[in-house]
Formats: sequence, structure tokens, C-alpha cells
Amino acid sequence: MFLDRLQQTCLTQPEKVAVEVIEATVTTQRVTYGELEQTVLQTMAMLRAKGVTPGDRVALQLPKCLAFVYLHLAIMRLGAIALPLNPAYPARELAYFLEDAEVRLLFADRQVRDTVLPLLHHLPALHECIFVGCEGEDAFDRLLAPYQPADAVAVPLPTDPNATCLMIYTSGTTGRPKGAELTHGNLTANLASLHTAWGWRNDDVLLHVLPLFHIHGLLVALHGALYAGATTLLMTRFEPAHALDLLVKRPCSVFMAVPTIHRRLVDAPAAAGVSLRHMRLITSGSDRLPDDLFAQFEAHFGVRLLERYGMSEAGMILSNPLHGERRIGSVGLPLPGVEVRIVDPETEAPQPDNVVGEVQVRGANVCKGYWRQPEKTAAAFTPDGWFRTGDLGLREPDGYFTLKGRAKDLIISGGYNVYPPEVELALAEHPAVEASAVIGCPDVEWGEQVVAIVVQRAGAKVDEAALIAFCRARLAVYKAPRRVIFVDALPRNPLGKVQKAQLRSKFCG
Ligand code: MLC
Repeated sequence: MFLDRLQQTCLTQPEKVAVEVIEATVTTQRVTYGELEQTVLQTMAMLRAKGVTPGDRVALQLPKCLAFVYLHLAIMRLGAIALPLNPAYPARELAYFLEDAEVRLLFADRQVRDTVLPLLHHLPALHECIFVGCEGEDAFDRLLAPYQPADAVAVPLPTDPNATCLMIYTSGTTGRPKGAELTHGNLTANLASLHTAWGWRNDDVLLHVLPLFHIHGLLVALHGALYAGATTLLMTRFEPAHALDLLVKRPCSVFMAVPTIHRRLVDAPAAAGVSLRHMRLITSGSDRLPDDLFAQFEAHFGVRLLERYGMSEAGMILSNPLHGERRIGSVGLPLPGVEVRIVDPETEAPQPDNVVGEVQVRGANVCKGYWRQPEKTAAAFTPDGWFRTGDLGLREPDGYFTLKGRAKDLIISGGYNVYPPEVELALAEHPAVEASAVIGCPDVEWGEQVVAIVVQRAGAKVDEAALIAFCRARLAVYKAPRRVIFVDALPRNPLGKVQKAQLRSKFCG
């Protein structure tokens, strides 16, 4: 499994650099595989002393830093469950995740202390919250100081592939976010599949610019490089000129990003005259890659982007090939070991080629279900084990798949999923809001922009800026509307359902 393989790498190439932390373009910390193993063991010893046992949920609300990497690996290696959380979550969202997952131990950034402290009394399952900063890792070093790697060396590696090791919260069209339970077996199957499909190499150098609290940055990028025994350059913050500088000067061989980031690279003044032809693999995912960006990236940097498709519940599902045709507008072919089919959304009968239907996926990569949500888990799978992605697509006769929209009401902004019902619920709490409908309007930079169409209560008066600020206090910033449009009434069908397609065609212009 992944953790066994990583341990082997640490033992066989202890001198090799595993992770470098990079601020702007300067390396501030460097960790070899040998040091990684020792610090992960020390972290395991600390976690055990704090009472963490297999199955416990341990949340990480930390920025991108080494402490995150050590904790994440140590939690999984102890048989516990890592729960990465966006440090930008305001108190209410954070409280929900901590409560729903019955988190035992929380590691939070010192910067979010004021957000977190008031919550702690309301969380009976939470034994302790430990604030660690990432600047220089001093607090984390002090935390580990009383423990030795030898204290944990006898802890056996997890052996049950069906044990949950990671939980990623995803939302849906109804209800609150739910935790997708990913197992050691899921992670390993996905890594083995990507290792083969993308030809990961031991001498790869990955430039890592994505957040670590989503599967793209965590499983596909960081785990991918660790599984290959490669080197990760962990940029603490993406900045186009710095990223280009590192891609060329280090030089890097692998880069993974979302379309918004690729767009920023192409548009950066620093991109003039830059070639990335030396790079082996540059992927795009988490949102549809616009055709014009695909073409511009190749024209500009001399590299054809490799577009792939995945989701939190299933890891990576489809990918254009490393060698062979990278088809514009297509998300490619099923990854090794992954079955993909297109079915009629109503009857679930398999569709013939070239006919649009729901994308369904089956394989060892697919999560075992949603945390303590047996009904939602049952609803997500067909009786014969296919996972219903909620995305629409078609299969071409030569096996390439193309996405054609979403069956679910979902907006993707800069690679982050935004579920309109969550935003509508937040708006509904404002006393001046009688009704609202949240839609995604196409946007060159972000892919889609969150737009709220609002009906005000009679006599109430609220303006756009105030409503945006109201949402920002309740939701992570990327979920808050960028625009609010006031209307007298929302268009509804005879059953009372808001006609969002009409709103999109009227207001997205
Ligand atoms: C930041 N902002 C966003 C945003 N990201 N708003 C909408 N959508 C987003 N994605 C806000 C900021 O908080 C800021 O608010 C303002 O927009 C401008 O910020 P910025 O400095 O320009 O943004 P930046 O911090 O540079 O972030 C942009 C980004 C980031 C593209 C680097 O969004 C990002 O890292 N996206 C990747 C997301 C990702 O990894 N998704 C994977 C999900 S897994 P203010 O207050 O200044 O107005 C998945 C499965 C799969 O989907 O298949 O991969």
C-alpha cells in the first residue's frame, strides 16, 4: 500500500530530497526522505501521547507547510483518519465539520485562533486544539521535542485496505456537506493507476502550487510525488512569475494545476519568451479546460496540457494519455483499473456511444461512502456498485470521454466547487432576503463566477455590497457571490422550482 511504499522509499533513498518549502522563489526548508520518516515517526509518537487511536478523526486546518505533511502522514499511519480543512472557513462552517466528524484532535493555524477558540466549548468530542504556526515551524518543533522516533517505530503500518484514512467533505444539492471516506485501498489504487498512466519517475521534480486540503493538491500531486520517490517543491503561495521562474530554473518536470492557474501563467508578463518544453507533464483538472486556453498554453509554452477528470469521492477517473492524442475538449480515457460508463439519467441503462448521459464510475479508487450517512451512501451507488458522479458526458467510439455538463446544481470557481443551495441558505438568513437563486455565470478568469439573484422583502432595503459581506461572514470567500442582482420575482415552473436556466440566459450575458 501507499504508506508501505513510502516507508520503503524513505529507507532506500534517505538522502534524496522529498519536499522543499518555497517562499516566493527561495527555499526555506528542505527535507530528505530519511528525515521525513524520522519526523513522521516522532509525530506519531506525539499523536499517540495525545490519545489518538485507530479510527479517530484528526483535523488539520493548516496552511501549506511541513507540519501539515508530517501530521497528515502520521495520522494515516496510526490508522486514524485525517480531515484536512480549508483555513479560510469561517467559524460556522468549521464548527459543522468538527461536529459532524466528531473530531478528537484539531491542529489549527495560529492565524485562525480567534475563529476557533469560541467554538471549542461546543464540541464535546474534541479533546484538544493545538495551534501551530507555519512560519519557521517553531511551535511544531517544540510540540515534537519531547518525543523520539523510536517511540513509534514499533507501530505496525496499517494493513486493512478497507480502513478509512482520509475524509474529504463535499456538498450536494440537498443538505449539509458530507464526508467522503477514502480508504488506504482507495489511495493506493489511485496512486498505482496514475503512476502507470502518467509515467511518474523517481527523478521527477514537481512544482506544487495547489492547496493541500483538496484531493488535487493532496492525493494527485503530493501523494503522487511521494509514491514515486520524487521531489516536491511546495510553493506556499501561487504567484505566476515565481512559478514560471521555478519551472524553468530548477528545472521542474511535472506541474499540476486548475485552469484559472494555467490562465494566469499564460497571461503573466513574465511569460514572455518562456518555454516549458523541458517539462515532461503538465496536467489540468478540477474544472473544464476551455479550448482557447488549451491552444494558448501550447502556443505560448510549447507544451500540450494533459486534461484529466476526477472527484473527491473517486480520485482520478479519466485522463488523456501521456503518449498519444491529448484531445482538445476531452477528458480522455478511463485510467488503469477504473471502469467508466455512460447511462441514461432516468433508467440507468447504458447509453450507446456519442449519446449524452450520466457518468458512472466503478473501481478500487471509489470511496466506500459518506461518513455516517447510510441513506446518502446508498443513493450514491447503483445496486451493482457504480458510483453516480452527477456529471453528464458521452463516450466516443474510440473510447475518449467528453463532459457535457452537470446533472447536479454545481458551480466551479477557480477549481473550487460551490454548491448553490449552501449560498442560498446563507442568503436566506438575511432579514431583507425573501428568496434567492444562486447561479454560475461564465467567467474568463475563474471559469464561473458566483452570482446571486435576490428578491427583497417588501419594505426592506439592502444593497449588493452588504449582502456580499453578509455571505463572506458565513461562508468561505470563494463561495460568496461576486455579484448580486435584485429582481421582483424569480421565474418558477408550475411546481414552484426556480428556473435557473432562464436566469442564466437573462443575467449571465
Ligand atoms: C480565491 N478567491 C476566489 C478563489 N480563490 N474566489 C473565487 N473562486 C476561487 N477559486 C478569492 C480570494 O479569497 C480573494 O478574495 C479574491 O478571490 C482574489 O484572490 P487571488 O489572490 O486572486 O486568488 P488566489 O489566492 O491567488 O487564488 C486563486 C487560485 C485558488 C486559483 C490560486 O483559487 C486555487 O488555488 N484554486 C485551486 C483550487 C483546487 O485546488 N481545487 C481542487 C479541488 S479537488 P478577496 O477577499 O481578496 O476579494 C477537485 C477534484 C479534482 O476538484 O478532480 O481535482
